[in-house]
Amino acid sequence: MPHRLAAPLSRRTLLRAGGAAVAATALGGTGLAASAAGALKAGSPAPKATTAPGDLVEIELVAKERMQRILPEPAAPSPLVTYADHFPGPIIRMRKGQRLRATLVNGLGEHTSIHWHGIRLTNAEDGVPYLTQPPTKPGERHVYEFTPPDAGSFFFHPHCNTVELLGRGLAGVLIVEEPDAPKVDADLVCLVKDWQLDKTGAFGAFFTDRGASRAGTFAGVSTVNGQIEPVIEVPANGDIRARLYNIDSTRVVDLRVEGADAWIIAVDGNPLPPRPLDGWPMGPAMRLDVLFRAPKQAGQTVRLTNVYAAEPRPLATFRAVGPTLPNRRFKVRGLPAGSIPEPDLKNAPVIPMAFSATAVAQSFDAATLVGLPYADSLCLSQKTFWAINQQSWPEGGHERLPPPLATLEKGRSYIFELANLTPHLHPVHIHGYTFKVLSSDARKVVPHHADTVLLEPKERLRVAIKADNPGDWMFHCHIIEHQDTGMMGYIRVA
Ligand SMILES: [Cu+2]
Repeated sequence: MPHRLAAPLSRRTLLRAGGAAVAATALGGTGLAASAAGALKAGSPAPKATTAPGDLVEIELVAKERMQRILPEPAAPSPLVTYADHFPGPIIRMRKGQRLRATLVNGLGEHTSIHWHGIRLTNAEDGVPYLTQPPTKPGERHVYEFTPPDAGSFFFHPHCNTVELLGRGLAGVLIVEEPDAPKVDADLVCLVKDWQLDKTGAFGAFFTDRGASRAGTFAGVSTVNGQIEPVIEVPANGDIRARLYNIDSTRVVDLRVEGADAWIIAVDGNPLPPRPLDGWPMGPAMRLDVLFRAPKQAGQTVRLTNVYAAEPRPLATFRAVGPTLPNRRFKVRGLPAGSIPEPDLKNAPVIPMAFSATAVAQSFDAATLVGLPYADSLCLSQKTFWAINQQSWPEGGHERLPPPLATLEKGRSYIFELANLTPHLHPVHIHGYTFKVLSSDARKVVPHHADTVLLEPKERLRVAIKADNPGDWMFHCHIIEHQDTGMMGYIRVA
C-alpha cells in the first residue's frame, strides 16, 4: 500500500489496546473517568509524548466479543463486542500534530471496518466498507493512518451492522489535545450509553420494525462508561473538564451537572464561546466538552443528569476526593480557536437535503441477491423506511452504489438546507467535514461547528462547508436504525 510510507519518525508511542488503562498510561494518564486514580492523575504533568510533527501513536484494536458485567448479580456478565479488554476502551489520547497508526484486527465472525467519527481525514482512511475501502474480513487486519487536523473529542466505531455492534459496545474514544488548552485539574470522559439487556444479562433485539420506522428501539439500561450510576471521583475544588459523549444508538439526551456551575466549551470537539450547560440536546454521536468546578470538600457530590425526558434521570455522581485544592475564583476560559475552513457563504449554492420516510415501506428481497458475492453482507438491511432526497440506502447493495446525493466542486463552499419532513428527530452526520451551523426556521441557532446536528421534527436547518476534502463522504442520520433502513447517502467532492 503506497501511502503507508515508513517515514523517519522522531518518536513513537506504541501501545496495545489491552485496556483503557494501558492507553491512558501510555499517553500520559490524563482522564480515565472510571477510576479515582485516572481522574486524579489528570493534574499530573502533560503527556510525555512530544508534539513535534511526525510523532506517531500506534495502537492495535482487536475487535471481538468479550464478556463484561454491566448488570449487577445475579445477572451474568454480558457478551459485549469491544476493541479493548474492557468497555469503555481504548481511550486514545494524542496531541494535535501527532500521527495515528491504528491496526484493526478483525476477531469477529463478520466483516467490519473502523470509521473515525468527526475527523477531517483523507477519504481512504474513513472506514466505510465498499465506499472507501474493501471490508476487512474475519481474521484480516487493516491499517489506518492519519494526522487529525483538529483537536477535539472524537470517537470511532464500525460502519456496518452498526445496530448490533455498537449496541454491544463496539466504540472507542479518540481525544486530540489542544497544545495550549487552559489547565484543568481533571479531564474526564463520560460515555452515555443504554444497553439492550434483559435481567439475566443477555442482549435483546437491537432492531425492531416498530422502532426503526419511528424514533428507534430504546434500550433500558442507562450507563456512563458502562456502569449504572457510577460514582466518579474528582479532585475537591478542582476545575473539571468532562467530555460528555452520547454514544447511544437511539436516545437523545440533554445533560446537566446538577449542583455545579457547568459551561459548554466545545461541541463535537469544536470550541465555542463558553455558554452555560442549560439546554443543548445531544442526539446519538454528539459530544459536549463541559467545564465545571468540583465541590469544595471531600465527600460532597454533584450529579450528571439527563433532563430530556419528562422525569429527569440521574446518570452518574461526581464525588469530591482528596485535599481541597487552593481556593481561586472559578473562571471559565474558552479553548483555543479551531481551524475549520471558513465557507464563503456569499457564493455558496444551496443544496436541499430532505429527510423523509419512504412513501411505502419496502421489504428488501434478499433472494434477488443469492449468488452475488455480497449476498451475505450484513451491511444490507432487510427493510427500508427512510430516505434522503427520496433516495434510500442501499439500492441493491454496496457493490452497486447509488449515485451521490450531490457532487461538489472541490474548493467551493456549499450550504445544505437540511429539511426534516418527519415527526421524528434525526441527528445528521457528515463524514470528513465539520458543518458550520448557520440558521434554523424553528429556533435560534447558536453559531457553532459540529459534525452531527440534531434536526428537530419539521425543522429546516442550514449548515455550510467549504468542500476542500476530496472523496465520497457519507451523509446520514445517526439514529442507527434510521441509517440502516435507508436514511443514508453520500456526497462526492471532486
Ligand atoms: Cu434519523
